[in-house]
Formats: sequence, C-alpha cells, structure tokens
Amino acid sequence: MRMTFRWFGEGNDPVPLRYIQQIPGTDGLVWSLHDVPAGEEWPMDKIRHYERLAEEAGLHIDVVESVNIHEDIKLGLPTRDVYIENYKRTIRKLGSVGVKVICYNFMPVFDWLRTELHRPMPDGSTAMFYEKSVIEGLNPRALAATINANPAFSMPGWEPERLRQMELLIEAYRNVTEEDLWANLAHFLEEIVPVAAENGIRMAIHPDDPPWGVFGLPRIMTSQANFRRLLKLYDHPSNGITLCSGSLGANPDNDIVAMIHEFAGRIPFAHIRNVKRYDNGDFIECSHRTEDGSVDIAGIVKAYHDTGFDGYARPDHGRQIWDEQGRPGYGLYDRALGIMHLWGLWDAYRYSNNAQGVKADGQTAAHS
Ligand code: DNO
Repeated sequence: MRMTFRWFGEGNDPVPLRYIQQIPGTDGLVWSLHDVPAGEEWPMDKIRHYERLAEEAGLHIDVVESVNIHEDIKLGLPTRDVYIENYKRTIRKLGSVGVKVICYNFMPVFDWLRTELHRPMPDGSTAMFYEKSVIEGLNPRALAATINANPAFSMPGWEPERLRQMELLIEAYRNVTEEDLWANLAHFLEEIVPVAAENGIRMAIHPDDPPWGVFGLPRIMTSQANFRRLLKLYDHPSNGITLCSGSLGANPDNDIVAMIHEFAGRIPFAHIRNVKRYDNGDFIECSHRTEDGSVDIAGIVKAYHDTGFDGYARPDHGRQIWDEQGRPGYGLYDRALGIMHLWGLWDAYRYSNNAQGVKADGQTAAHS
C-alpha cells in the first residue's frame, strides 16, 4: 500500500505541502488541474508546475484525481470525439511526467452529493451529511436557479462552469437510460484504455456517490455486479477501479471486503474512509475508525493486506476537528489521523503474519 494525500493546489487548498510530507508513511500527492474545464487538453506548463511543487516537497505525482469527463462523452453526443481526443492528449502528457493512475468518474451532472457540508457533531467537530428526504424533496432546477443567482457559490471538487450549467445538463439527460450510459462508457474505454496502457497509466473509475440514482439521473458505478461488468467492458489492467469505501459504503448491500477480493489486481487506487448510516437512508461522514461508523475499515484494510495490495491509497473525507478551517472533508487533521489508523491496521496485520514466519518486508507469503 502506497499512501497518498489529496491536495487541491496553490490558493485552492490551505494545507501547506510540507505538512503532507510530515504525515508518517505518506509520499505522494493526489492532484489535478482544477482550473482546466472538463474536456480541455491539459497545458504542459501547468503540469510541469505541479511536478516542480511536488518535487520540492519531496512528494511524487503518480496519481491524478481527476481528469474529468466532458458531459458530451457521458451523453454520447457526436461532439464527444473532440473531447475524447483531448483526453488522449492529456493522458500522453501525464504519462510523460510519470503519472501512473488517473482517477475519473462517470456520474451525470453531479459528482458527490451532500445536503450539509458542516453538520455539527456533539463533540464540537463538523462533518458532511446526506439527508435522504432533503434530496428527494429537492427540485434540481430550483437548485440550479439558486446557484446561478449566487456567483460566489462553490462546491469543493466541482468545476464552477459545471455548476452553472446544471439546469441545461439535467435537461440533456432526460432521455438517457442506464443502458445508454453503459454504452457511452464502453465507447470511452475502447478509445482511452489502449492509450493509457501505451503510456504506462491505469485508468481508475470512481464509484458514484451516493451509489444510487439522484434526481432521476442514471448512475451505474454503484455495486459489485456493476463493477464486474465495467471490468469486462475492456478486460485489461489499465481499465481499473478507484475503490472508494465511503461512497460504496453508503449502501449497506455493498460488501466492500468481497469486492476487494474479487477485484484484486484491478484496483490501482483505494479511497479508504468510513460513513455512519442511519436506518432512514441518511448518512454522515465520521472518523476513519471502524467503531465510529458503519463500514468495516479493519476488514477492508485486512482484505487489501491479504490480497497483497501494492497500489496507491488515500484517506478520504474527514471531519473538521480542532477548529480547523478549510475545505469541507479535506482538512489536514482528521485525514492525517485517518492515515495513522490505516497504517496501524496494516502494520498490525503485517506483524501478525511475521509472527507466523512471513518475511519482514511487508509482503505476504503469496507475494514474496
Ligand atoms: C470526493 C471525491 C470525488 C472524486 C471524483 C473522482 O471527494 O472522492 O469527487 O474525486 O468522483 O472523479
């Protein structure tokens, strides 16, 4: 397991880069060009800038999250060809600076969705919260109108222009079914995966968050069966998964441990975080510790350990604690605590194997 940390870039993320290097066992930056609109080719000078920044902080840039996909590709419009060509050019450039994994998602219009970014907790921390009835009662067109009326409105990880176009986009998806989305994803993979493979890159699709349809829009990266189907669409190691335990864990039917065992070898990137689910379908993001939420983080880390996982991992959305100000879900403190919990579990499994006579280099017998 190679631990990394997501960083949103200068002026966009208050966490100083050198702090990331001080988190034990963390040597990579998970980065993106957040100011480049989805569909555009990434400029080389901006890529080089990140390469330099990371190098100065002693961190690698092996993992990009995300190169976002233009909606025309997801919609299967004829105009997608231009955006697919741009995507290929970006892949080649990223390959040339040593990038190994590109995380992306295939969610129509919305990326991850929450109803509250700072839900107060009894202990004084705050966390991101999803209230099912609020989403079900929300008219996305009204939401779009509110956003358009407020130019300062922003959402972490969302490109501003995508937020502004929400209304039009929802309309464009009116007749797009889940099967249409599968076909459009298949076309994207056929075009992109060979280019990624040639350039030493593994594509890693992120699950939909939450893993169910919202606002009548189709969502397909939601379950073990659907990830199985995804991997078969293009059966190659460069067609992989960003296995996000928090996104998938919002649905109690998802057995993430079983997914790690089934998809071993096709998970270049692991997002490991916990959520606490409520019976009414709400959920809140909690500390990474197994006991604090509903997701079996200890079992998940054991499954990665037992399958010889040697990919990249990162902690994910944390709470805001100790009065930290910053991007919701992406503060320094709770994610750093999360990393220490993940390493604690990993090391415990490693040492317990050592006691049974396995080599002390972190590899299990099967992989040594
Ligand atoms: C949320 C993230 C997602 C993820 C994208 C990948 O914080 O996990 O926004 O970056 O879905 O494309």
